[in-house]
Amino acid sequence: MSLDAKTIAALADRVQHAQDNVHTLTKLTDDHPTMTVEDGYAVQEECLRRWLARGDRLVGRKAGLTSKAKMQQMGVNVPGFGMLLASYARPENGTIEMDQLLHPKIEAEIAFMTKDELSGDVTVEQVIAATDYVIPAVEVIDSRYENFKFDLPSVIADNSSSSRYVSGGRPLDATKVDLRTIGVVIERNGEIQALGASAAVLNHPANAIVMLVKHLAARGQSLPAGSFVMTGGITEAIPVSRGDNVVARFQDMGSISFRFV
Ligand code: 0L1
Ligand code: MG
Repeated sequence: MSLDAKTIAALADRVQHAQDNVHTLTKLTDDHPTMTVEDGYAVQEECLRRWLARGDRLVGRKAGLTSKAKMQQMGVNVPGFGMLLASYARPENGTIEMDQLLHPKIEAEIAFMTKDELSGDVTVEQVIAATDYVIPAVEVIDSRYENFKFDLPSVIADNSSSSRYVSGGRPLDATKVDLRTIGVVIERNGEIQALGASAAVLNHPANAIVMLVKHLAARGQSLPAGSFVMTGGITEAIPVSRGDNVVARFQDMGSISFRFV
């Protein structure tokens, strides 16, 4: 880390103000050029303390930037992680209000619900054994940075653009499905916007959890049982506008639909 606790707290203030009041920010590294990825995670942790203090709940984690399509789209070459809060969840077949968002994009992802704690160096097989079920999910990302222009320390401080998520479709036993070959189709207003297969996420979406657990272990943390983990967009993210109907279809796992109002 390069920044002191006072600076981290001031950056958490800035990020939270933008998240709460729906306004854009300039990259944090513009004012703090020595800011590191670790500083970004320290801002995230500071924000979490504040979210919990005001009554929100940490339901799990997200891995982002886990496919080549996403890395190329955003100009970065390593995944990043974020927190999923209870207040971000929205029901399938429901609506998401645009006036609380800046410039949202959607991502179709495989989510895991864990049933055992995961810690340290784990394998894909151990992740699957510790999984209660896998389920389709759509993440709504909404970077607080103008035009989604950021670098890794800045985007991580902004909770990896986390904003809303919807899970639904058909939960499956992770041992009964090949999680590399789930086909996904994203439609906006009835038109196909992107197609992909789940191996696009680090060759197997469970690898995102392997990396997440390693990331937590490096901070003396583990992933508790009962965590909901989103493993990252299978395709590039799709921009949406008010009035758009979106449907994400997952092979053998059903579909998720909702509308931006
Ligand atoms: O969930 C994601 O893959 C997004 C991570 C942050 C980068 C972005 O805003 O696209
Ligand atoms: Mg995502």
